[in-house]
Amino acid sequence: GMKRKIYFCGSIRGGREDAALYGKAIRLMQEKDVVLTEHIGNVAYSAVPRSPEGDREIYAQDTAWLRESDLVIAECSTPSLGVGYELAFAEQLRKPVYIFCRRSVHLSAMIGGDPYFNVYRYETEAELLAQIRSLLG
Ligand code: 6K6
Repeated sequence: GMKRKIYFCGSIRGGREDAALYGKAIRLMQEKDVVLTEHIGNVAYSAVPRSPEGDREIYAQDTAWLRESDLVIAECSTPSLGVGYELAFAEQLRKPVYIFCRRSVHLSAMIGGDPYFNVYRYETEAELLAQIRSLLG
């Protein structure tokens, strides 16, 4: 069948503590679908200083990928301005949005309180991967 284009969101400058977890989630999604943003799971990537031109390029590429995507999946346990921006942008585009967050995290009311978003809470990595697997079918 046709592979879906998934835009995966995860924290970069908000902190890379969950980068390895993003990588595992991305590799699972790639079994059946295309992940436009696989660099987010690369633990070697850090919030390296960038020129304003570099940031403009990132913004242009990421908003183009958001428009092109079939659905958006975000891991929100590590708070990130960029991820919050992407989620609101995806809502404006009427893309289906699925958000995963550890149960221990006090998620922003602007994410947890927005009825447009599908929010899933999990405890362990295995639970997160099982939830993503059942979401994607
Ligand atoms: C470094 C590591 C991986 O990529 C880089 C270069 N920077 C970015 N490249 C691509 N997308 C980015 C970059 N920085 C932020 N983003 C987008 O914002 C991603 O799609 C993330 O979902 C989100 C993270 O935002 P911050 O505010 O945590 O950086």
